[in-house]
Amino acid sequence: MNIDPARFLKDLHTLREFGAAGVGKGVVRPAYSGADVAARAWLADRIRDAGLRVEMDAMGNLFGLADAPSLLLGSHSDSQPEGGWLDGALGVIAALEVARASRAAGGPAISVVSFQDEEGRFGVTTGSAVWSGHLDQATADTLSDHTGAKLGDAREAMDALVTGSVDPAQFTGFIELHIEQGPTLDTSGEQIGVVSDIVGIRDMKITFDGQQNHAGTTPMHLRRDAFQAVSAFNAKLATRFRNVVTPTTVWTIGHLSLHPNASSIVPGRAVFSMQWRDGDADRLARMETIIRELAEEMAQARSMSVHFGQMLGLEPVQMDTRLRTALEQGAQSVAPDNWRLMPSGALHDATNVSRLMPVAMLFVPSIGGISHAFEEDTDEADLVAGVQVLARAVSAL
Ligand code: HGY
Ligand code: MN
Ligand code: MN
Repeated sequence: MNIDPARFLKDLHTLREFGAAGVGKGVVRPAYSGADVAARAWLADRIRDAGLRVEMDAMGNLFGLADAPSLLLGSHSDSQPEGGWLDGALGVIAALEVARASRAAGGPAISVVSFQDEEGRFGVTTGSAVWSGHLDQATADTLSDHTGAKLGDAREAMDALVTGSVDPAQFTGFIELHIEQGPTLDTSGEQIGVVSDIVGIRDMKITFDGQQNHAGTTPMHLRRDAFQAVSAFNAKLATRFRNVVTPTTVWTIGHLSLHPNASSIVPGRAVFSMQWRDGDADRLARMETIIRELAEEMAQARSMSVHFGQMLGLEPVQMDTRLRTALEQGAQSVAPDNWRLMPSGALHDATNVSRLMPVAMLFVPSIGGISHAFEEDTDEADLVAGVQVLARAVSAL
């Protein structure tokens, strides 16, 4: 099959315009936002033009279906609150390009998908979590974003495009092309990464409740300052993790809100996101125990209370050997000895889809290792190499 690099890059740049923001090629296209809905409507047209049947499920997962049985390719087209033009979008447009090229060449039946809310505005890879049965719709509808908006309300923005559920049984497997989003390939100078496994993740909100008070008249030793509890928790966490974590284990407090968030008021409440990732499920569990115990300890030491929100998580997953081998052969033919087998520190929809069918992933480099930022970018030659590896692997399968 013949990939058309100009057509592929043109669609990629067109998708970037939906929610284009900031300097360079940044996008702001959160799940169910106006830009996301418009982008999915445009994608539906492109999918139709490619001769595929357009379907969208209640979560807003957008599919382009070939006659069954077909191989499913794709990723997600929603972005982080400040995102790059390639995270997710690359895999969706690459899937479309391979589907078109395969159809034109009378090749294998290829279906495409753009999952919804992979970036977890409401949870963790929410769209594919619901589609794969990892999360039920009723529970998903109760999830809220940092503004308090509920997923159940937000997804009504897609109603006009929703056609009904899409049966996973029609697919023989799933392959996702994605940017690496880290420094490995950018540092090594290799063009392609074939993914061996995807890390697991845990994510929950933790709330400390103390006593709101006057910032001038309240002596330091009498304060029950919720921010100080977070600060002490974070300072001790690295030490408590020391004998459990490895150099590739990561943990992040990425969101913190103080109430009432005023400079002359001792904050009585602090809510923060506690997220941790590792390739070993047992290590994730041991870290959870440390996190809960340390948070309780900090609360008691300050006569405060601590509350743990619902914990969301995904288990580490190995890529399917047969699909991964096809990607390795594709990589070797497109980028001879210029590729590597590597784990994914980022989460992907492939983790959820692996519950239903064999999955595999491949990466192209991120310039400077930057992602989840407006500066996210990849050389166009590497983007084209990625879609060519995908096409070779599909042909081999
Ligand atoms: O956070 C992640 O790993 C994914 O990019 N949402
Ligand atoms: Mn992504
Ligand atoms: Mn992402």
